[in-house]
Amino acid sequence: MIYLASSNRHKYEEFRRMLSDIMEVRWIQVDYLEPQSDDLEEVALTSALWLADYLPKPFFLEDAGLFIRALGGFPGPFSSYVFSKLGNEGVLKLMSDVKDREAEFISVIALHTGRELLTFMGRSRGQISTEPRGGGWGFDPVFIPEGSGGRTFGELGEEKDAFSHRGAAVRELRRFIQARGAQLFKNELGSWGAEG
Ligand code: ITT
Repeated sequence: MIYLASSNRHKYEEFRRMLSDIMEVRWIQVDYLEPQSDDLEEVALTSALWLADYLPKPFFLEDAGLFIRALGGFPGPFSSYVFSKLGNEGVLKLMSDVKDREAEFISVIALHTGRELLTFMGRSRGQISTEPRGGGWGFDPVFIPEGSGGRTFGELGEEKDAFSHRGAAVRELRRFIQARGAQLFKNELGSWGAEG
């Protein structure tokens, strides 16, 4: 079993979907003040270090952001705030006369095993659409990942995991868990692993 610290139910649902075959993911709903930095890894590490005093182990959290090239990487680490203020309509308005639609989603997972603190990163390159399409959450309706045949994250449903930044970061995390062996963690921590 592993804990996810997040305020975001959608993240929890995606992580659970991608990890449930190897371990149970338990959501700890936390709303903490994120440290401000323009570096996602620094935000993830600082948050995990701070939360380590309060949370059971092993736990992980994620800091993610959408980086739009023509806007100098905006909103990047401030994606959550910008989404809550501007929404997809606001971002599309900022992009209305912009030809270069290149953007990238980045996810950094910080994992606290109880002994170590590690990070895993995933990226998804793509384009900002010209209109919102599909469901999902956050910027899903306006982000078209490379290789999706023009579909937005919002139109991909669960297929999103194969294209997403979060999916890529989880694949790194799974590689780490599989290399160490779930059993090893279980012995060390008493709670890790599918059986644990
Ligand atoms: P935490 O409590 O886990 O930090 P959060 O929503 O504040 O939840 P972040 O700080 O990582 O998460 O902010 C990233 C924001 O970027 C998020 O709120 C969304 O608006 C957007 N975002 C990140 N990943 C996304 C995805 O897969 N699909 C759509 N939008 C996403």
